Amino acid sequence: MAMDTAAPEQATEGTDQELTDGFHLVIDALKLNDINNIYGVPGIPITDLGRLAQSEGMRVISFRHEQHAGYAASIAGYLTQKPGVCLTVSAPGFLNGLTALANATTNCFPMILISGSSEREIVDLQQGDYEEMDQLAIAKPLCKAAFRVLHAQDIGVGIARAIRAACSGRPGGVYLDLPAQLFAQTMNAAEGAKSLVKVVDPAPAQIPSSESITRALDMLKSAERPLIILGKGAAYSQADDEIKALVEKSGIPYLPMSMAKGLLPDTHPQSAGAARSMALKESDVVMLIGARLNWLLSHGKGKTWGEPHTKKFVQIDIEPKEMDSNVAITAPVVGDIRSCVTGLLDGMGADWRAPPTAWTDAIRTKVQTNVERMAPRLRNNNNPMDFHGALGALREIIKERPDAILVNEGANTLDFARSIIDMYKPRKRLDVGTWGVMGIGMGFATAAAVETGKPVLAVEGDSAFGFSGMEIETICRYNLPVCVVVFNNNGIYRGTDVNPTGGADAAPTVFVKDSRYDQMMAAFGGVGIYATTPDELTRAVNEAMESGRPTLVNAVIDETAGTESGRIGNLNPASKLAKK
Ligand code: ADP
Ligand code: TZD
Ligand code: MG
Repeated sequence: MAMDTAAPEQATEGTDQELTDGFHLVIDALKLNDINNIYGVPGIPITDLGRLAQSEGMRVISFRHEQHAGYAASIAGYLTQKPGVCLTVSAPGFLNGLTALANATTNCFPMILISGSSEREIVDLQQGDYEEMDQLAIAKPLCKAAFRVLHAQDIGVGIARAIRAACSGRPGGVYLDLPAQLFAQTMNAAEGAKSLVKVVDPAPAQIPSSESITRALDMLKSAERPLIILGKGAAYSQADDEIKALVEKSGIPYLPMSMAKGLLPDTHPQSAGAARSMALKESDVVMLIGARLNWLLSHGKGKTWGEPHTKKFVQIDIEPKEMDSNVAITAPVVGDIRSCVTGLLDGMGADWRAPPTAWTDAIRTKVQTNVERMAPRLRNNNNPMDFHGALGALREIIKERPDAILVNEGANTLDFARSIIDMYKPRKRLDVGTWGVMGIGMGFATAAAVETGKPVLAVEGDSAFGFSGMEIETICRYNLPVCVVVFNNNGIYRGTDVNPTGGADAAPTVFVKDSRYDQMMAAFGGVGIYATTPDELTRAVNEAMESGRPTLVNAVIDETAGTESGRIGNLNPASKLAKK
């Protein structure tokens, strides 16, 4: 398919009229809205969109697979509150990006998947166009909103609607369908410029009612054993100072969900992180701030939460439909987190009393006991390393470099790292999120480096790494300050499974033993290091963080050290069978 990439400024015959085209209108509309990065994979019909975007000063990061470009865009949205843009080709490219769009929606990250598509007339009659697919219909159930633009003069409005849908209310993924013929459409340049929309206030404040604030404060005041749970919505809201002030003024112990770690430092005296089970079970009033009562919180019921029906919940969320989704919410506070937290702070007044010390002391004692019990395990220098020894080393690195961004996925590698590595600053921990999805690693690492310029440490299970491993070429190509540590235990959970039939095939959960992932990095000109002890690991990662060079450390982990499914083995159907 030939493409018309003629410069838009050219005069049409016989007139002085300057023209613009679909390509330029898309780029101008994004730039007008301060969207300056595109993550994608080139091809028909969007190759020239990427080229022109780069020539117009946008940063265009080309990946090896759309899923990783999509994950990159989604986490860019989470980090910046501006929708991250992923650009894909039709049908297969679009489908590859769609997983990331659905994941963004599930995690409440603002993102726009822009995909080229085939000609409507042919797609709708199913006449077999190049990469034919009814993409709009397929995307719709998997995202917050889906739009298609058919005319160049509607590009401005189309992009404005996509931005608003992604950012306002509960953030999420938006699909924008741009058929191939749109890019080549021309129109008067001055008219084109006027058709663009600069979105004013894309995520308007949503002020909670004063009744809801009073109701919440009354409940917190009456509590004997209150607890605050901070979720990634709280981290996303960037109301860091207000949240810190609320926690500290209230004196209430708090638990951070995985990606909310660091909103207050994990070493904060009110952190109940190391006393999670006790805090959940024994609390009487729980205030959720930007966290859903989904599977990650055992749906707010069951053994985790102690005596049934005794717990009362306050929930702060921008999405009214979230309330009562799993258990009754006694004090819903619907609004944006900054406004809600500010409202609570204002309402607390000078005579606010901290919760009973019997409760706060009990939590603190439990935290201290657990931290002390763990400490010697984190200092072990075993060879091969176990999870504790290796993560004990990385924990010190993040302590010394609190600005670094930690990307984390795997099963044991994820669960141990979450509890062992303390975070000190907001939005520094990026992980598998609500779905527990493997494959976010290199996409998240790339976007974290591109969007923040800070060093990135990606701690990856060997299986988890495999989902996006080819993107280390992308990391080398853009020379990003990313250090990947692959926890190589020869497989999924452990490396010890054997084929029970004695046949030649390997067991389904194991990989080639003693693989050298470090050599993959070396193949692309990055630094590859093989580490067998915590000391070697420390040296290698420090060097990488210092130099900023793309690095992969193959960390040899004892193949017997892990447990089935990490810490969620209870969700395995087989574990239920065994109990019967
Ligand atoms: P976690 O996995 O950390 O527990 P979730 O993803 O389950 O967190 O919950 C995040 C919640 O935060 C969602 O219910 C979402 O609606 C909410 N949220 C996101 N941004 C805001 C905001 N700015 N104000 C209020 N709520 C928000
Ligand atoms: N596919 C996708 C997209 N997401 C998933 N979560 C899975 C498959 C299933 N899965 C997990 O939940 S964890 C995991 C898989 C395949 C890999 C665990 O192995 P690992 O980690 O090597 O990454 P450990 O340290 O060996 O436990
Ligand atoms: Mg593994």
